[in-house]
Amino acid sequence: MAVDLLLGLQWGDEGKGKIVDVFTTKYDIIARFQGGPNAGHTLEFDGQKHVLHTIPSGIFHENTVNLVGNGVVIDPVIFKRELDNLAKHNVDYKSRLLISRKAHLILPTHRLLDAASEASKGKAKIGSTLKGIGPTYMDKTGRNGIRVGDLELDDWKERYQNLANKHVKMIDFYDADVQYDLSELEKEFFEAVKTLKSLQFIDSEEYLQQAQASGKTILAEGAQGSLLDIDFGTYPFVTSSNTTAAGACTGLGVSPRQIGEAFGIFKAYTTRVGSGPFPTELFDEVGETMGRVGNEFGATTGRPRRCGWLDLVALKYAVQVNGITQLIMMKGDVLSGFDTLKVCTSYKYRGEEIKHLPYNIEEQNVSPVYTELKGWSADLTGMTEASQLPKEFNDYVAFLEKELNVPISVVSVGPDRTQTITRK
Ligand code: 2SA
Ligand code: MG
Repeated sequence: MAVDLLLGLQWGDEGKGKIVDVFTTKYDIIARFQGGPNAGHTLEFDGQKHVLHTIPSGIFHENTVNLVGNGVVIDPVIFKRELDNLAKHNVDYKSRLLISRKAHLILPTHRLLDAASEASKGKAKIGSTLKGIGPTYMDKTGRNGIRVGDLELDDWKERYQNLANKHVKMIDFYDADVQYDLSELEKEFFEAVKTLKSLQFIDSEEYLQQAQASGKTILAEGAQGSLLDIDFGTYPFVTSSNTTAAGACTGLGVSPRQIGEAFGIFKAYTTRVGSGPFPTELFDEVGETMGRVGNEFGATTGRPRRCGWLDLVALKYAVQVNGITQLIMMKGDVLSGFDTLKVCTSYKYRGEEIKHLPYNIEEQNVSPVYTELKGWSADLTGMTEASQLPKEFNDYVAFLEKELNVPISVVSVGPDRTQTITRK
């Protein structure tokens, strides 16, 4: 059996949590492969809203196994909070939540280092969620990190202490104004580690190989989006992991030959939270309306998200880098009521019109060239069948399909599980 992928194609917040939750009935295993508690995956059903950060979005389905893969970084403190929240909603997760021994741990000092690094950058800051993601991946690739499997060894606390001591010196080095009480943070951390240790640690690559051999279906759930990929995103305004398809191979231990469908998810417009270039960003009431109607606030930090028209140049790039086989368009309902919709189909780049994403997409180099399409006024949120969708909406979707050369098989018209329409 193949491993299918669900990947965000923009700057994150495309609605991955919702779609994984909807798709879960088709899969036996949902696996996260990169990122950590910087992610905020929002799910809504039965009139309730849930936000997950590290735990895969299949957790609310009784028969689904949820795996946190080796490529993920885990903050035991945030993880414990997520578990407490599941327990509050009577979700029995113990037998269905597995953690790779090779996943790296976010220490309290990683979070402090993140804050110090950002503060030292001033205006050039990345706009990190400050969850310690960058410093933890630095320790991973620098070969200094502490992994989940280390918690089973006798000397892990000694190794913790050595690394934390080094971090404290590094925090001093930044000379940024970061206040902290490490003993308080450590108390909370060691408590949370106890909870983490009550879960099942596994060798997840082996587990997934066996699961596939026995015919189990697997969906890899991406976090953040392709334009935040450490290699292919708008560097340095990116996250510290590979958010693109290849990240699922390294973050789970599955070979490229085992990948089946690559579902690409995108919003009918574009948002970005944090700093960095965003060619189609709007600073007028259109952008303001998208943010208000779309409820565009960070699910982890609460920060307002920047909004703009759909950028097809960037989206096409993401489709190609990931080898997307089917597209899922989210939040079409948010565009209801605009007379005219704009889609960026090329860039003016240093006086020339180009159709690919150049190395440098800062404002001074790139300005978007738009194609205009007719909008629709109908409220889509109550629609459940493709036949109910207005003509202008279908024209918008058909235009994107033609430009991207990939079918849009699902459209979402609201945050709830039920507001999901399969086309054709
Ligand atoms: P980090 O935290 O160091 O990885 O941040 C680096 C950049 O990556 C962006 N980033 C995100 N962008 C969108 N959504 C994310 N998750 C949360 C959400 C974000 C939130 O679902 O809303 O609540 O603010 C996410 N995580 C990281 C980040 O903004 C930086 O630009
Ligand atoms: Mg999100």
